[in-house]
Amino acid sequence: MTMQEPMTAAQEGQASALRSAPWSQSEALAVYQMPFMELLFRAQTVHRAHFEPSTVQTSQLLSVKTGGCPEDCKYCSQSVFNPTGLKASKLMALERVLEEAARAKEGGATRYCMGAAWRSPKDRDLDEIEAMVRGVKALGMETCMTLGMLDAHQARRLKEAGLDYYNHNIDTSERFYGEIITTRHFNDRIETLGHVRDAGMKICCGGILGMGETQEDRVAMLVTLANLPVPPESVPINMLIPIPGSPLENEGHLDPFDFVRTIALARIMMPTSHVRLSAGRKDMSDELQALCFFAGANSIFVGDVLLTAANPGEGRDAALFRRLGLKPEALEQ
Ligand code: SAM
Ligand code: DTB
Ligand code: SF4
Repeated sequence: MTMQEPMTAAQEGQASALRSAPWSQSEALAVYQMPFMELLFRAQTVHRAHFEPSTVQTSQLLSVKTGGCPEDCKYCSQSVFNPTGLKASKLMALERVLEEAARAKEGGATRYCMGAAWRSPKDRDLDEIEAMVRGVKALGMETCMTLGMLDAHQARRLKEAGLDYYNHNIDTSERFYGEIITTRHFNDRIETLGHVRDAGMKICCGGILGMGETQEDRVAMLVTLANLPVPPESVPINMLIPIPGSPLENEGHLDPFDFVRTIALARIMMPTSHVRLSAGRKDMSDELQALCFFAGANSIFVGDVLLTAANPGEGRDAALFRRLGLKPEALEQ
């Protein structure tokens, strides 16, 4: 019998690219805690097995119904529980949504993500929401909505209107969830994700880092996502934007390398998903963003604003793409 040669890091990267769920917490934690350079190399190897390494998908957000939300998410500018000074508004007119979407398309975004500060949509709002989906699709963009919890019937209606993605974040680990939100449970989120999947839509689901969670919480969040019956096609990783007046206004002191580690782990555990370097880029250096791309992030939000908070905007992102030789991802025809 011949001794087997030990696997090179590149081969191990390939092997973990082919590895399928379920992931255990201890296995995932061991990857998270690897020496940083080793972790980055593995993540980049997995990334290259599935994606063109210098291409980044670009999505743009619009808040179609802002503020006055009855949920108590401690990070959010839009909760009625948080005195953040945000002015609440009614559902935006269809015409205005389509104007904004057309502008986003001109700016190069390929997916338009519309968010509403609701616990869940009322059936009477869905006609208008469906018209938004149809209108944005007719512009030739992918569509995403984030409207809170859905029942099976609502998910089917959105699918029939042509919605491509539904965003519904689990935000953190099941253990830490109750420290951040008390008006709904972790399992409510999982239930909505099931309805979205059953209706045949793609899932966008991720979370926020820097809310005071432990590294075990960050890993557990990714274990939940990777072990879903089908992992989310899109995994947004947000850095907390500390909102003045929100209970987390003084949080957000995460070691940036832990942020990069989480992105790398998401890439390794969900090799074929787009991992989005999401909220919080405005306060990140170009160097930190470059490390995130190297760790396997391959999607961003473009534009001056996210839902209510600031984003780097076209000028700074164009310069970043130039400096790093990145290209925006084209829509598959
Ligand atoms: N109301 C819907 C819901 O909660 O599903 C959709 C909108 S909500 C604002 C979408 C996601 O944005 C949240 O789940 C959270 O992950 C992220 N987010 C909200 N406020 C944030 C903040 N201050 N910093 C970072 N991410 C934030
Ligand atoms: C996601 O994970 N991040 C986006 C999107 N999905 C809906 C929202 C970020 C919001 C940041 C805070 C704000 O703009 O109010
Ligand atoms: Fe409402 Fe969504 Fe903000 Fe929570 S995150 S308060 S559900 S808008």
